Amino acid sequence: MGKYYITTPIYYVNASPHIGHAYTQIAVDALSRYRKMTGDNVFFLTGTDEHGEKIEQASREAGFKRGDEKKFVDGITDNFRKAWSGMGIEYDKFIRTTDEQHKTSVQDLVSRIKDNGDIYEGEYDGWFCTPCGTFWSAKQSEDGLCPDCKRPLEKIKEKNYFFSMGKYRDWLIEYINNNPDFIMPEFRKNEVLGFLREELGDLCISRPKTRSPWGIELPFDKEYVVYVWFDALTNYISGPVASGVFEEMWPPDVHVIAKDILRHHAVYWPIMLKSAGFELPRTIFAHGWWKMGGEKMSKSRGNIADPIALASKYGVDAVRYFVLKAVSFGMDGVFSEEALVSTYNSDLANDLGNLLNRTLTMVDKYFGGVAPAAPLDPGDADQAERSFETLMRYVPLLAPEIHSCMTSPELRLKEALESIMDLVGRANKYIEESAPWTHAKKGNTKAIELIIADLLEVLMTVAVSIYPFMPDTSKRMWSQLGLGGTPDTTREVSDPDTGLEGGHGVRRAFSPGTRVSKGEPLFMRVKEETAS
Ligand code: ME8
Repeated sequence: MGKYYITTPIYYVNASPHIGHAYTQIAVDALSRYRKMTGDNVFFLTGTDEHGEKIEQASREAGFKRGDEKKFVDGITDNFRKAWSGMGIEYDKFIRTTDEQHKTSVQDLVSRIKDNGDIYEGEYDGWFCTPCGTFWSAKQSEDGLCPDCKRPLEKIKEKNYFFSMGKYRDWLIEYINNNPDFIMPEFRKNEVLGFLREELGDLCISRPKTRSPWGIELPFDKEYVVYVWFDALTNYISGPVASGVFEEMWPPDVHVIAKDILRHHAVYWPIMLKSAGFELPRTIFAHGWWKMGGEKMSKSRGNIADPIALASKYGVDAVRYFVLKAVSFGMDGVFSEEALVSTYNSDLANDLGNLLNRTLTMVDKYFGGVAPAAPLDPGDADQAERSFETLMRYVPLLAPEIHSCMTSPELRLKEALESIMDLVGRANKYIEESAPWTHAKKGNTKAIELIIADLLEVLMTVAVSIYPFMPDTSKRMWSQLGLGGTPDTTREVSDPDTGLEGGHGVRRAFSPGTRVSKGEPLFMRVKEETAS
């Protein structure tokens, strides 16, 4: 039992959330729910990034006057909150960079860095990408386009404040090399080290108010606001401070981001923390991009999928399942509704939904809806079990396998889901191979008791295991299985030291005598052409 502080990026409020944003949220939600289930003290932080020229511009484009930016951001931040509650995201704190506590934390951090002698005044003569909020040197922006987003850069020359980042380069390289889990996946670490091989310049961390006053004032010069990335990264401090859990939770266990903002998190942020005297996060995990039409999904490219629309069409859990199962966490994925529908039909409707449905149908048919005990002496069932005797051996292996996936620095979410679906697949095969209906014809009751008890044990284990990924489906399975309590608080599943002993030599958590309650199918098959 430990503490687990996990974060998502805080999203820009110049647009509403799309499936790319939802992906990070869903992954972090699954990790956070898993840790809560295993008894960790979890702090899951998310929020919105509301300052800077980009937001000011969006506010203006939405028809708000200068000075009314707060009204604009209030509306959009609400869209994010609604979207997350619609996707079943249970965060512990939603931080906004316009919160008073956040402003105080940013000013404190900047002051600490200044007191440490790492902020100096100079002239900024270079390029700036307003949409990305990133400064670029002349060398980096040879063609006048942003190296990241390829949009035109703005040339600026003005007095500004700089953060002496360059002098920390060797320290950072050494830190990354000495802490193999600091940047994940491994290939991203190599990317950062490659980037650090080149000279690391200092970072311009101020914007004159004459250009854009929409930000947090520099504590030592009221004519300037803090550079938006300096402001935004500090949310990881202000979030737990505002919730009164900073002492308990610092440092972050994992910052989950996508690869687009790796440099900010793996270079700027650790150096800021080092200069200010804070302990560093344990892991920065950069996942891949969801693409559509060959390009990164983004509002500016107009190739976005709306997670809420998809959830209302196929259910929240289907969207959660699809995005986590489709790609290994860390890699890029190509989003298509057709692929979602195909996964929905095969994995959720055919495999998972069907397993529950046909098992409960048999409990009703052969046992009047009451779960049988697994006979210790299975009698004629011995013959029945020959072809499928391996199924129950996998049940106690599932929890440790999921634990290893969810707690490894690689955050193997896809593999965790695969191991659950593997058990589901085996159980379906078990039904085919053991053919309980043939035993029914022969009046071989012990065989059917054993088969059904095995299936109920598998279903209970699956209901608990899928909770972090598909909380609603897990609860629906739980209630159809007639179980008391909740899946996320049930500890005895697959624990070899608890439960009743029964056939196939496994201890069982599913209590015989439980009255099941078959309900609506978990997932109704959808026609493939429904996907638009
Ligand atoms: O960068 N595929 O905010 P942002 C996968 N405010 N993930 C995607 C994605 C895609 N196509 N598009 C967006 C910012 N994301 C800053 C962050 S943090 C201190 C400040 C997700 O609104 C992914 O998590 O541009 C990515 O890192 C984040 O949204 C960028 O969100």
